[in-house]
Amino acid sequence: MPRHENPTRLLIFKAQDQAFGLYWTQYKSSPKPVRTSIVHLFEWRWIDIALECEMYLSQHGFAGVQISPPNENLVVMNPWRPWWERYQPVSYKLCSRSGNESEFRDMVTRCNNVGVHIYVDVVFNHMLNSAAGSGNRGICNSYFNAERHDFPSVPYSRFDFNDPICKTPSGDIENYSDPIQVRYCRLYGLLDLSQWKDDVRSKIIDFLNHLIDLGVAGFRIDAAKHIRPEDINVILTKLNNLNARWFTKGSRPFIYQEVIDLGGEAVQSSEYFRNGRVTEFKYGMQLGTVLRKWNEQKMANLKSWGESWHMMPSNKAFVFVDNHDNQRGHGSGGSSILTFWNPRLYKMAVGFMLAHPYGFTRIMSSYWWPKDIQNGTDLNDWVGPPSNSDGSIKPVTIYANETCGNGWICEHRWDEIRNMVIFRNVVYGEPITNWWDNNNNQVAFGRAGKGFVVFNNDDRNLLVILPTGLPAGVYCDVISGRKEGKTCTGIQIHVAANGMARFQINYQAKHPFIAIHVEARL
Ligand code: AAO
Repeated sequence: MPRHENPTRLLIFKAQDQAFGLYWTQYKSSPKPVRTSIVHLFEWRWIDIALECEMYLSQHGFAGVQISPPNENLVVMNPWRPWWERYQPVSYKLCSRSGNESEFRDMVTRCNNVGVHIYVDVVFNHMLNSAAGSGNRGICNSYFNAERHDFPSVPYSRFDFNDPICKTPSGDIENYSDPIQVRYCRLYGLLDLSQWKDDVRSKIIDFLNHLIDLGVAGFRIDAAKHIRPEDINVILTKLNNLNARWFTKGSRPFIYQEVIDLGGEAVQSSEYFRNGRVTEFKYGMQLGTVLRKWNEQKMANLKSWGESWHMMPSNKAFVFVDNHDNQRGHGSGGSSILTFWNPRLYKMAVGFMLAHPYGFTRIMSSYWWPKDIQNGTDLNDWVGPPSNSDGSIKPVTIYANETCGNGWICEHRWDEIRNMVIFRNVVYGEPITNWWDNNNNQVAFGRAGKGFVVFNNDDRNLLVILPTGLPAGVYCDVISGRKEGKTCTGIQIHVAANGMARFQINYQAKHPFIAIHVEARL
């Protein structure tokens, strides 16, 4: 019997008409914790994801995994096998460097069986680059002719693309302030599909329904900004309910749409609220600015963090500190974006994101690449996943200390991040209480008696006694360690009967923040 022993412990997904979220439904026993974050295992192989679900993600409270595009893509040899070749579809066959359909099916089954769900990065705004030549074959040998817009494996023909509508000289998007160009011209020269046509819609619907029937729980809609929201809506309404083998009957797929909108865009995030959640790119950009103390920003200003920082409503927001694009200078967010390359500030940023109630959270899990910044640009921003000489992706090796090898960073396995995923589950649904700050870069806040966090991003030590709102007891800090049996492997925090507790964080401490919650109490 899989770990997921209680068959009534099922995820349900509320109807399309309001905030999507992960909910737990009727239990025979007392309510179990919810799971509230997903991790993007960028470029991982399906067999490695299946193992990660069973050996790690399930027991550490992760709700799911965002996987890289699973369908057949162009093989790019110059530069050599860039990560972004997977954003140039050739067909909807489940065949890529991450694995074949059988391995995909096995991954979804094994992850679902342990309560960790699969969210697929789906690319249906476009096919491959118009200049990808004629008479070539995709990674799984499907024929295509880019010049003739011919993709017989779907099938798509020239009548399925927007070229006749786009009026720019290049055929590409040349000006983002023109919504017609954004929707009907080519993004980066990628052949732009006509999602307003039934013939195209039906192919996309079939692709997504095949994934749903295999057991996936939802979708990241790539380049959603370049598709009319009404066309996305038609497609979504035609999707099957989630597979009843793992989901409550009638459950709908969880949707989050990639729309880059830092303000002032002709195409705005709010247009897509009707379909589900939307990526909030202001989140990572602003949080990075605050933690880097740029523009005279300081953590005390985070007291108002959320919609008053010009961000979308929390129940529509899909948030992250960095993503696969902006961690390497693609997409949006600029130089303030924090990544694994700056681990101390990155851990604080992810820790703050997971402690704060705003939005639905995704954690990035990256691979190393030979960064080569020249004139502010990373010349190696294209470098693909750790791979062998034949282009096959290297396995994710796991060391005895639970970290990863073979070039995989595995931020989701860093102690502070892993333990904050559980913190977010434990405090889910509770508002912020007991906010404190020193009017600079030392802040603290509680989550209504379920948890409490303290951050020191100042250039001086923190030593305060604060009201935590927590019940009295001895708590294990889940940043410097964790609760193991009847002991804390890190520091202990004593909360008095009146909820007061003493916190000390030296400004050069290895762990610049403390987090305690009611499930880490001795
Ligand atoms: C590759 C090559 C290209 C080549 C192309 C075709 O790099 O040189 O022409 O193949 O052969 C990924 C890579 C691309 C890659 C592509 C296809 O990032 O480099 O092209 O695969 O292999 C726009 C889209 C957004 C998109 C983002 C990268 O709106 O959807 O560009 N992200 C997704 C994926 C991404 C993928 C694709 C889409 C394509 O996450 O991985 O591309 O499937 C403004 C606009 C944004 C726009 C950005 C970048 O953003 O608002 O909508 O994103 O520009 O073009 C400030 C502004 C902000 C601005 C930002 C960047 O922050 O406030 O608005 O600067 O300028």
